[in-house]
Amino acid sequence: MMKTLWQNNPCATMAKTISYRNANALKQPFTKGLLFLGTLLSVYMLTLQPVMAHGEKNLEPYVRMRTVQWYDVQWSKQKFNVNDEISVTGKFHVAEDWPISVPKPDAAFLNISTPGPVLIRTERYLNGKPYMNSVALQPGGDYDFKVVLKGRLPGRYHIHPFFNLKDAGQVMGPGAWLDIAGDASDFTNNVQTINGELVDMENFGLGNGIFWHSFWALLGTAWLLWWVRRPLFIERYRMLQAGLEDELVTPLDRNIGKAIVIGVPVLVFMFYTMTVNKYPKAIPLQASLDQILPLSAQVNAGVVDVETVRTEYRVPKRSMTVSLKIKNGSDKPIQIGEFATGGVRFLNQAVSVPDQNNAESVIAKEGLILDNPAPIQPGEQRTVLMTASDALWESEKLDGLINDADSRIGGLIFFFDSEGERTISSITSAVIPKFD
Ligand SMILES: [Cu+2]
Repeated sequence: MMKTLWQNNPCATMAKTISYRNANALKQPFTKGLLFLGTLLSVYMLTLQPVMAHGEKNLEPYVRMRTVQWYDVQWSKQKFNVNDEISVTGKFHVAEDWPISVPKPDAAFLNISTPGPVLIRTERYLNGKPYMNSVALQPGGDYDFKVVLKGRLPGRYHIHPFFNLKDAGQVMGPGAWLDIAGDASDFTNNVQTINGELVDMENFGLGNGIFWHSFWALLGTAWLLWWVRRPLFIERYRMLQAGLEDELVTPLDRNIGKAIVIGVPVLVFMFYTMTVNKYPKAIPLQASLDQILPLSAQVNAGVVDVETVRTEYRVPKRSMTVSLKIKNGSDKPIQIGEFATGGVRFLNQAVSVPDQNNAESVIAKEGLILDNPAPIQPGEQRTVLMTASDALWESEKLDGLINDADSRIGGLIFFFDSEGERTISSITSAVIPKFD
């Protein structure tokens, strides 16, 4: 790459011609300068790489770990055609220990992150209820979701479900690669209105929209230009100082002003009346908040009781050690199979975890180690040292936690009993960094 860049560089050719003419005088500085520039450019070109992430790691670790805790995210299909409908389903727990500096989730919007309009969303459900607007989430609440999407533009895309939290940011769920095959021109998006009319959403009202945007833009620009073409700030200021303010506004200006003051509202009212007559049965855009209550407790459901005693993060080892006081209130022996936090899953190799997740989450397969691997018997209370260690703490930028003013960790612990039955607990704790 470096070579071709150098050969095709027009400056290099020019330098060559010049140096032929003034063989010795110019050659040295020119070549040196160009070499420097060329090196600079090629270094720049070499470091250019396609962007693969969608800002998942941008948010502060405590927001990713202690707000929306995703699990069991599943795609119905990852290879499909234009016009095919697919769905993404999953669950999430809203952390009890919601960070103090993050506004409460009074308005949260479940969205899908895509590189452009490659899919359209046709249906969306929270706890089985269809909903349109933002919703208030309750800290400590459990929810499940389903979003139905339809392929629009062929290609290969990385797609995530995510929550837009008002005034806080986007908390990304696990992503997946989707392959959409077929032809973009085959895409259809027809919807039946409440009047029974079939409309094509791809171009319905497009002409109207373009007309009104251009109309107001032209009117506004014309009014602006009308004033801008005249002497502006300093001259006007001096005329004002000289008591000549009456000459700044001509009778024509006044008349145009009057025409606009009367004309614009009349025009708006006229077209409003026309629209209402043409579409008598219309409903306004909905801007309310949807009210959907959490499910009955799925996480911290009471059978297994977990209390976090102390958490240490060893910086050089990139390992988080959590001391947990666990009480097994179930009638079967249980084991910790997984610890999930901020989109990273640490698995305990000793326990087979049935995977209910086909989004390619970031996994540390052998990342979870317990000081006592023996199952916790029914009725037993035990203090367990759980260590989650992997370079993912660093590469996923979760270790930034120790530089935060809110150095608290949050996450989900997945217990499995002898029959593979799962119990989930949400934990939270302050983190003490260790630098040795
Ligand atoms: Cu992604």
